[in-house]
Amino acid sequence: MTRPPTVTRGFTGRSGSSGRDPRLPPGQYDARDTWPVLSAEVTPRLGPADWTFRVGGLVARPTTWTWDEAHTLPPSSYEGDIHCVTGWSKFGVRLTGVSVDDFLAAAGPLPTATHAVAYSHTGYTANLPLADLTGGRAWIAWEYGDAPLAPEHGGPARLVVPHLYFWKSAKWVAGLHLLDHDEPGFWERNGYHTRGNPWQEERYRGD
Ligand SMILES: Nc1nc2c(c(=O)[nH]1)N[C@H]1C(S)=C(S)[C@@H](COP(=O)(O)O)O[C@H]1N2
Ligand SMILES: [Mo]
Repeated sequence: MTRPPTVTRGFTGRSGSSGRDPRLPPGQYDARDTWPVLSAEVTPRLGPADWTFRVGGLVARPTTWTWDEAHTLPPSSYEGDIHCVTGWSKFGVRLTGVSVDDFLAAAGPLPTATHAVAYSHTGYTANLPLADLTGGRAWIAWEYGDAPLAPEHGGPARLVVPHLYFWKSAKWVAGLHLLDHDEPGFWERNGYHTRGNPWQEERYRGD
């Protein structure tokens, strides 16, 4: 019943002659052995038994998964780097869960769906183009390395969209609401960029 996860590796370049690690987007530094915690909320008391994940809005089959139901989907891991807009990047993390593609396939996005708001059990929100959640680039993750994801890092489960700044990766994720337009989330309403591509340094609105 335990299938090995499929693994998607992020870019793993070596330091070039410039000395700057090519894995580091502009304006970022290597957090090395630390994994800073960035939370706008108090870490909720949320166990696997209380956790649910819903895909709703512009979908053919609005669906809610419990912890056990989500774990029947094929396991999938991200191995690569993460980038916080405050400046730190962390190389070579492994986060395991299920690809967002599998949740979306079950719910059936309507042709009109172009964007999504990811929301947390705490009320945190982040908006994303649907295209950034598909194509094997986004995960609902519950393991870091070989251990359960720690509560302060979003456990029992969080969204992981590593090709965008990490504020998009909602901790304690509760669902995705699909829309036919872009609707700013928590940080986006507070001046952050609507998309947040670290390689384009899309930090603030207007960047
Ligand atoms: N629910 C929730 N999710 C969140 C945040 C938050 O404050 N609340 N912060 C975001 C930001 S700014 C970052 S950089 C990452 C931080 O994740 P970490 O605390 O595991 O490093 O979570 C993102 N997801
Ligand atoms: Mo962040």
